Amino acid sequence: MNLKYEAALAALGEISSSMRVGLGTGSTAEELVKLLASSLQRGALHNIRCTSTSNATEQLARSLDIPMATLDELFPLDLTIDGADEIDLSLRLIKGRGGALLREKIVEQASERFIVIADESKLVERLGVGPLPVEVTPFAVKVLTAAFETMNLAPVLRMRGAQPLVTDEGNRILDVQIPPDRDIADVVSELRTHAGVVETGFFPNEATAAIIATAQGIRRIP
Ligand code: A5P
Repeated sequence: MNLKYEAALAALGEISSSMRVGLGTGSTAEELVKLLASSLQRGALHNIRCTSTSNATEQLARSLDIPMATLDELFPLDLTIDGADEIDLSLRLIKGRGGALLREKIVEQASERFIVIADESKLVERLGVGPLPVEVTPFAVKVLTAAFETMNLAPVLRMRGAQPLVTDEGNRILDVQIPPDRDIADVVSELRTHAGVVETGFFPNEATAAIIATAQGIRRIP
């Protein structure tokens, strides 16, 4: 069973005609984009206008003839649907392992509702199982690497091949590890005091609901 597809299919039911919709980034959000495109083609939904959280999603949506506009033209959005890397039971998220966290957070904060979709592997008891992506300005990469090392966060500059990954907003990403004895919210507020940190992949209160596909069926939070 393709659980990412199942989660996306359940979330498609939350989209109604005439909505302004934010489209997320990543393999789960991709399933939603494809399902939305076929609903529009069949005429099951109409008059939908969408905006994207990344250049990659923008390209995919346009290639499938989904009507796209800029965030400036559409906000406030009725609904954004996006994936996540980790989700806890309080609907706090880690996002950005695909590199799109900044635009994702902007679009999700500009939406009345943000539904996160995922397969059950993303549900965790405690955030920080994997790295937390931190988007930083290119000018600050070395200074912040040193600062995060001092904080015991084991920063790693995200690469694409032999070069540092460049985000859609022209920044870099440092992936950091949350020490097991520290709360992610505390670590984030500490690292945000450093100039050059643009945004982090910690989404403490953006998600309004989660649709998690499990082998036993769909689980909704709340
Ligand atoms: C993109 O940078 C991320 O925030 C994605 O939303 C997240 O990585 C989930 O991606 P998948 O659906 O591919 O697991």
